[in-house]
Amino acid sequence: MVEKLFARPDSLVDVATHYCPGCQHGIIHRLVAEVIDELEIQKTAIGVVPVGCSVLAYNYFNVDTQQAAHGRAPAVATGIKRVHPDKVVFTYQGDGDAAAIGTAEMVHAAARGERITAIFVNNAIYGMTGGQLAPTTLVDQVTATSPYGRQSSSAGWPIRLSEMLATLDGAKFIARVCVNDPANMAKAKTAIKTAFQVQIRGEGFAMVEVLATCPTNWGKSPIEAKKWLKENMIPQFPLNVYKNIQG
Ligand SMILES: Cc1ncc(C[n+]2csc(CCOP(=O)(O)OP(=O)(O)O)c2C)c(N)n1
Ligand code: SF4
Repeated sequence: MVEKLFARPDSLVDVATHYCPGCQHGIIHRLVAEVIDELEIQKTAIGVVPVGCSVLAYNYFNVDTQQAAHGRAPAVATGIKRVHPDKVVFTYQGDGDAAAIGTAEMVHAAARGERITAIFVNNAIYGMTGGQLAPTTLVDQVTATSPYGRQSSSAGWPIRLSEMLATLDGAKFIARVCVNDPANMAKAKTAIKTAFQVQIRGEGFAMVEVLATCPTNWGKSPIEAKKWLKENMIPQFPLNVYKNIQG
């Protein structure tokens, strides 16, 4: 009898995704699904998905899932968690969703210490709508709406959501990770698992920010995009556990 060592997580539906080649949403979905399997919460987990490229994540996660209007995922998750405190509720959001149109919802859910888990995918751009400048776009980064590169004189500087939320008492676990190589994927998975465990123990708000590529709107090949992320995004958005108050 041959033992199967590697398989699709039960919490991930066996369908092809719509993501572009080299897009890391798929990797991040897989890590979330592996954690859900390992914590044996597939039947109790409820996901809330955003606008943005991951709007169709409800087709991919094999758990109960609700779609939320622009940026409102933390508010929707708050409602679900308060009505069903026994469920494990998570949001999955991009930077346009969570750090632009939904900043207030994210900040206030963290400030209230909502017992939810937020997965925040930062690819430094609005992916779905054609690559406009996002709050996380780097200074001098060229986007569809900043053809001369982001100018701090008119568009300001990138928002570091993890550092901001870590200042809030209601936030119990805040980490920034990335999935550019196997070692970082393992660290990302550990952080995602901790963020779910913090909720399961009823401790408060937890968020994992995952730096990710958008080769399509960065105008790069998947390999060039990974290199650009490492050389440009990580220095701007340092990988770290910014807050870890457990127990
Ligand atoms: C009120 C309103 N604001 C904004 C939009 C456009 N919108 C839909 S998806 C999206 C981009 C979300 O991008 P992001 O959250 O960065 O995720 P990504 O696609 O990069 O994964 C935007 C701006 C809209 N349709 N309506
Ligand atoms: S546009 Fe960017 S974020 Fe969206 S699926 Fe393509 S690579 Fe991924």
